[in-house]
Amino acid sequence: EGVNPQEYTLIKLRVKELPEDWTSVLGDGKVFLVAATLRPETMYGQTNCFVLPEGEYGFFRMRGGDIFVCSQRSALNMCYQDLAESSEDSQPVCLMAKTGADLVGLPLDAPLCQYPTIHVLPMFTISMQKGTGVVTSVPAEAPDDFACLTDWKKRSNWREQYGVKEEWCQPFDVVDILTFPDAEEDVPSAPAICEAMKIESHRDKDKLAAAKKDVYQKGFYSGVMKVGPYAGQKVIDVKAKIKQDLIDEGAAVPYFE
Ligand code: A2H
Repeated sequence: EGVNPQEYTLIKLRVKELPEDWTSVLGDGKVFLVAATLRPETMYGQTNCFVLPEGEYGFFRMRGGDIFVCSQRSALNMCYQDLAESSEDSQPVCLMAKTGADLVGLPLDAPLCQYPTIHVLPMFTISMQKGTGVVTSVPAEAPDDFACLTDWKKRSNWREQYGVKEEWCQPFDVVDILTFPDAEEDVPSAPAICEAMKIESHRDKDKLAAAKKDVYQKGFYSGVMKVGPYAGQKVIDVKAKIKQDLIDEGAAVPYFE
């Protein structure tokens, strides 16, 4: 980790329905998968959420009673940042532990999302040493997300192996959220770049690294919002407002590491 702290926004993805034997352990606190993002203004384009299947996730009690699902490492940071409740020895309070594979399929209510319910899918390239280990998916703007969602849509053998149901990925079309009216050249969307570069899977790390460079720069510097109350305004001007709106309505929290 570097010297300069990275500021993320944690997006609270509410778990709409929990297995009964989990509820008996967790009690009646609201449960959220919390996804660390640098692009809160893109949350209108969410189609699903990703976890690392072999990753270890805990259900941690926050101050105020919410339960956050995230890595142990991020929960400890949340203690230092006065987000999480801590025990007498300054450790986060873990109510239950699960692997990412156990979380796959959970139905979520995601803030600003155009779909009323989205689902948890596996992603093999998530680092448990960054953010919370939970990534929310915006395939219109993030090549990684597009490549991974596409993997689950088109690979029935992977779906079978990881217990992914078609109904968790297939119905979720890319939601376009930005336009580029002032760009000098055509700004390709993440799906267009993935197609042009013939990215075969989200494991194609080198190609994805190149694809990302392009999309991210342009998305941030020349993007104009296409949806929501700030439609017609530049991303660069409204990013902070959208983030603050999410925080004010209790749908997100700032998080540093
Ligand atoms: B971003 P940085 Cl639309 N492992 O959110 C892998 N990737 C992770 C992660 C982890 N543990 N935690 C967060 N991320 C992703 C949205 C987004 C993001 C868009 C466009 C670009 C973008 C939707 N996914 O990131 O290494 C999250 O994806 C551009 C870098 O800390 C998070 O923001 O710089 C970003 O990577 C944080 O990456």
